[in-house]
Amino acid sequence: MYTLIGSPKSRAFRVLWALEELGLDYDIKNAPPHSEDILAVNPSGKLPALLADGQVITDSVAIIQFLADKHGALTHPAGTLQRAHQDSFTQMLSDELDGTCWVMAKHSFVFPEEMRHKEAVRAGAEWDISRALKSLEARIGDGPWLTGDTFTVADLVLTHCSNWMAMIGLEMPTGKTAEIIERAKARPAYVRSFDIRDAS
Ligand SMILES: N[C@@H](CCC(=O)N[C@@H](CS)C(=O)NCC(=O)O)C(=O)O
Repeated sequence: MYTLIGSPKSRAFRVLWALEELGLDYDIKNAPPHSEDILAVNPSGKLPALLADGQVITDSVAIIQFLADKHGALTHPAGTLQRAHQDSFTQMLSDELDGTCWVMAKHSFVFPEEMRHKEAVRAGAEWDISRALKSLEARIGDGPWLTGDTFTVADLVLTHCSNWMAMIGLEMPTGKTAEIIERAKARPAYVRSFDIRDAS
């Protein structure tokens, strides 16, 4: 039994989706950032955290990769070249899509009002996203997923980032990248997770 701490409207959604994909038992403590529930386990106050076997794991990508490795799905095995490609996609997406969306989010609703310069950072964010989407599209093979036949953590992170990009009003993926996202959103576990998110 796992406990997911964090609002499903945050990056906790990634963990929720992974738990649903893997068919695991879990409960959710729906907590906002810097609430007592999250500060009790993560000194940064950031979401999400996962309680697993009496230990706390933080950082969404580390959590979902742990679940994938432990339960033997959503990932290529460690030490394989396929896993190297998967991790390469995951890191690239975290740096270039997630990082850029997060800068925009900080200037929209995280920073204190006087530190927000949303329109000033938008041009740089748009440039970064556009460049990242082009290089991502060029790296994708025949599919159906980023690393071939297996739906992995990397596809899950891509899809979640694209939801943020839509919310922030950034350029959206096209071509093979958009097709992967569309396929991912049709997965029953995604649909279930989104219903849970909406109801939260
Ligand atoms: N690398 C972390 C980032 C965590 C993060 O920044 N979470 C946001 C919500 S999606 C948060 O709690 N922000 C509060 C803050 O930055 O103070 C992860 O992927 O889990």
